[in-house]
Amino acid sequence: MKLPRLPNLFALACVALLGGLGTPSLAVDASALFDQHCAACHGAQRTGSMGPALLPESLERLRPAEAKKVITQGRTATQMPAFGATLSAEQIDALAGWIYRPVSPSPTWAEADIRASRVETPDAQGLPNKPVWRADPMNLFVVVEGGDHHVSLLDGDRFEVIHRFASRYALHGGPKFTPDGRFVFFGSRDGWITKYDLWNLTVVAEVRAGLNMRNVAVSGDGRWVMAANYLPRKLALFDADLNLVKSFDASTLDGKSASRVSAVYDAAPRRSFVVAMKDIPEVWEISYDPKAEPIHDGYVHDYKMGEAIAKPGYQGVRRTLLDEPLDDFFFDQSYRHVLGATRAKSDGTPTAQVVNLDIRQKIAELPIAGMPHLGSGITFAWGGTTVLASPNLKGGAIDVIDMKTWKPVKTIPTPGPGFFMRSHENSRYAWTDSMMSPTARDTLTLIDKTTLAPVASVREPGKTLAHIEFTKDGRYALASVWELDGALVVFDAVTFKEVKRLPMSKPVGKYNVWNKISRSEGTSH
Ligand code: DHE
Repeated sequence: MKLPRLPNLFALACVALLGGLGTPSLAVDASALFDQHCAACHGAQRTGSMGPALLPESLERLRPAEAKKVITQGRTATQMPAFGATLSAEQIDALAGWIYRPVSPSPTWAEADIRASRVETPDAQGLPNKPVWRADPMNLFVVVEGGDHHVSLLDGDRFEVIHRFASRYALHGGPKFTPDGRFVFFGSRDGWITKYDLWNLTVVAEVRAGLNMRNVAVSGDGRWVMAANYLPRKLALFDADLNLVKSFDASTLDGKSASRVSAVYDAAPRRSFVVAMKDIPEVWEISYDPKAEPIHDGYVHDYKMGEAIAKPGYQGVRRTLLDEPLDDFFFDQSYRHVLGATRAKSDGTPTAQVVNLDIRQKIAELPIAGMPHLGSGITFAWGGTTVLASPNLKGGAIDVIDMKTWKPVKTIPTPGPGFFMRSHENSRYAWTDSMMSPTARDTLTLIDKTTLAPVASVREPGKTLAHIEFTKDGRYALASVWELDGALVVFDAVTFKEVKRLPMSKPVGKYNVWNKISRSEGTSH
């Protein structure tokens, strides 16, 4: 028999005792409210899932007043809805107080937990080294369907689904491929990494790298997988079969300040992982080049992967010190520079900074309006130089930046703030969405890469239309109707006419194997 749920007396008492968060009445059961409205996305233990962890450790930089505002109004550029119309001010006060209370027992995720979480599919090793399906393996699309947490594999020539399988809950970030395109690694917000064999249609292994993870990167040689975590504040390094090799504390060298890890990316030409820290003004580089020379100069340590593995506890990190932390960044083609967005300017002005990874210094700063989503930017040749074009999470504009002079060359207006941008070497046009705009979320804007002017738009009236990816040859652009009963829409990339439509459940992202492994300039890396 199911017993009726009694109010949690500890929660009631805590709410009554919290200062600075209003004077909630004893009638509000914060724990029950959390279970009802928040646990599905933030986890029953508040350790994060689809949404971030809501623990005192992860909320250090969020003032209680800001927490109340977020609960009331929701948060731009995230899935966090507004509760102002559903909950009373008293209930919102109670919830805002509750999330700053320690969870007991405190959640931890040590190396032993990571190792113990690993699962392997029996007999998944040693399967044939060729696809069991008939289609061009290089023109395969991996489509992440966030609505019902599935992944579809799509033949990019016939636009037919080859296979569909259940994924971990709330995958986030682009899946990462091995250089031959056979294996793909998915990362979920609650820390799971899944290695999947695309040719044999099977999960190979899974491991939980952390409690709240940002993304994963796969080394250009296919030998290493690195996971970036918010909780615990660590990077976790795995071999290609997801056996933990080492974890790195995301902290300053003196160990006094620890940071959430914003993201890790592979810098294949440098044979290294490059890491952005959310809370400390440092960019990290960890080499996997077996021939890398040791570097010794005070703050910099030998960063050879071999050394890092051979000496347990050895940091093995090459640090670039900055004035402000980098939030999101983009490499230039040489991978010598990163262009990063800075959120933390004291006067609130967002800027971008350019960091030279070789000399380990900031070399330029440029003002950019709003909040550029640099990770979703693309590069292309324009006016005798190469430019980076990036959508903007806060403004209806595309920022175009000259990658030689690091100066903005144009701001292209769009109908509203957007998340993603895509093009292809063989296409004259770049496609971008306005999915953050309540009025223009149904519109994709097509920009002529020669004139830097918007030339056309496609619409899905009343629905959200977002995230584009081109076929291997650039002839077709695939966009998502980003709804639970959504669809993948195939557009002719020259006439902009719809060619085919496949029903899908909120297809949040789609990734073409060839464009990814060849590092096409029109897609994210
Ligand atoms: Fe993302 C990629 C950060 C919210 C869908 N997002 C990324 C990456 C970063 C990032 C750093 C690159 C990682 C990679 O590919 O390896 N995202 C953030 C945020 O900081 C932000 C704004 C807040 C957050 O809650 O984390 C955020 N992202 C979202 C969403 O709300 C989106 C729209 C829906 C969702 O599923 O969570 C979303 N992010 C995506 C997608 C990619 C992504 C689909 C991969 C894009 C690509 O094509 O490569």
